[in-house]
Amino acid sequence: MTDTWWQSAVVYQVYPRSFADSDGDGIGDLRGVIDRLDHLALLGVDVLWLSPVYRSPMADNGYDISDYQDIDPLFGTLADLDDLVAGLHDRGIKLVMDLVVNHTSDEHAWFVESRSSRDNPKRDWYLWRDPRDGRAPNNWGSAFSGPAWTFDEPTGQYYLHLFDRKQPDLNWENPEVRAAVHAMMNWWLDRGVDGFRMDVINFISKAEGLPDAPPVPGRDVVSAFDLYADGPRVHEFLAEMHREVFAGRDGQFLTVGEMPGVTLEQARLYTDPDRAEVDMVFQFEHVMLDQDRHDKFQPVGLDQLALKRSLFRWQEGLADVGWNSLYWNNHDQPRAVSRFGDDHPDWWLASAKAIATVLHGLRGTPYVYQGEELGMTNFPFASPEQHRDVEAVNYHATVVAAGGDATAALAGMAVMGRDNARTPMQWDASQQAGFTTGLPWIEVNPNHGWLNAAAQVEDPASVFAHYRALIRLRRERPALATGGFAALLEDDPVLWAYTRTGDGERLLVVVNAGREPRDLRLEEWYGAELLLGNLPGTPATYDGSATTWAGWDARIYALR
Ligand code: TEU
Repeated sequence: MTDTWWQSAVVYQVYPRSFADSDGDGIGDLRGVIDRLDHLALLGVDVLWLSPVYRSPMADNGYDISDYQDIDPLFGTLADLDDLVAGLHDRGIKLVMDLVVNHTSDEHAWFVESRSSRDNPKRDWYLWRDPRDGRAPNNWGSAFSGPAWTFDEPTGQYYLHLFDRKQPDLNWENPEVRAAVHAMMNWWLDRGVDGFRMDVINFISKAEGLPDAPPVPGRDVVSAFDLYADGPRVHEFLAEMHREVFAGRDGQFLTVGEMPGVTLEQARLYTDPDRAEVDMVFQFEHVMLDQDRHDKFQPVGLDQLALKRSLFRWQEGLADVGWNSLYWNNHDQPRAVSRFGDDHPDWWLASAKAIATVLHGLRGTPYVYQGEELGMTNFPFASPEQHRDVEAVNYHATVVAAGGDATAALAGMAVMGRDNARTPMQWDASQQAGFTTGLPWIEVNPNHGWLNAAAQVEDPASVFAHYRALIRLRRERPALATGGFAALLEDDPVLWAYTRTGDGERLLVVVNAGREPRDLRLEEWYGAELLLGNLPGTPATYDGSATTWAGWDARIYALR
């Protein structure tokens, strides 16, 4: 496979609502992002992925779009977006926009028309069905609780929404829909953006006939992943999109498909360069291991070995064809250090750096979510009123309405809730963490007094400095980005160990993902030079005197 620029790139995700507020209304905006571009440049990232800034009623913080070709006034204007592109390009950073086209907002003009009558020309742009026995057409559940169908009284039919009722699913079977999406994408590329992160793009082709999912005892509606993830025509649709949007263009683009439930076998197809669909996918295997299969707010504990085996399996599975994206968290996931590291004060610093080392050592394109580079933690949620996210709010209401265990629900929301990732970026120790001069739309994490960018940026021992060093190392050592991967100690539940080989280099990554010290004698690696460690005083060379990994010790070595 020929190397492409995105294989050695590092991507930084901004969730604009929570990044930086320039006008004091408590909500982050584009000017806020523009004002902070030096933070990204200092970190050394190559790409900014910007979560949606389009016009939206904000039922799902912008993942419900009512106009794809305009900016929501909350975030700014198209002129601000152009300024952002220019500011990024000046710094050698590309801009990847979020593409949310599995669904629109119910306030999008297309849906307004579609809903207006059964014979409207756009009726077929969405998935309308007659009632079945006076009820919903099938038993699919929405990702945000309740049925995936809403009845529309005036026209007597249901429409499908895999997410909120304000997010009706587009009918990708209709070629007019696909052409409209392609035209919109081309419009953005012509404007100067460098690619797209494609929201739930493996959901766009539903199983023919929209059949029932296998029933689950005790549940009216069920998660129907298998009936809409990786559906029958999805590869055809993505190949067509590639032809219609990217194929005729000169330039360097990045496409990443967000694909909940995607299997490794499917990912090989999506990311095979010869098929020209997408460059890489976000798979979900490793972020679903610690959740109940039918209820993400029921944590089931993290099986460290299963986590390691999962990521290693994806490394090996996409070695000969395709490409991995690498992430611990994003705007939908709990904070990485709280989930995969150890946010106890004694271990926070070392573990935040250690998990970063694990991820950035792997083969693939690493994604850093805003605040991750500071080791931002989960928020200490204690009451339902502190949650803003439609997913958590609906979940809580559903449990309460059903007379379920509201305390357990709250506990689950505190650990798994998406708002953990959405509390404001912690810039400094001031009252609202430097995020806003007004009242933030969601509470600032109380730990911002000590955990903030101002305290870290100049400190060579900070989490930020470690991320910066990892990103720099990737640039200096091509084997880290594109070299071969080989797992070591595959059955060890605590030590992550693997090698990366290529371009005449041999690298060894060993991370102790636990508090207890561990001894490791890999004699064939004795003499290797320490490229990057995360604890003070690690000897510069690996030999018999450097075989003890302290708790959350993380090291990258090179052998000539
Ligand atoms: O998320 C898709 C998705 O399936 C989950 O990650 C989702 O966040 C939810 O937690 C399922 O339990 C994407 C976006 O990233 C997310 O923010 C949107 O809410 C969603 O699609 C709908 O557009």
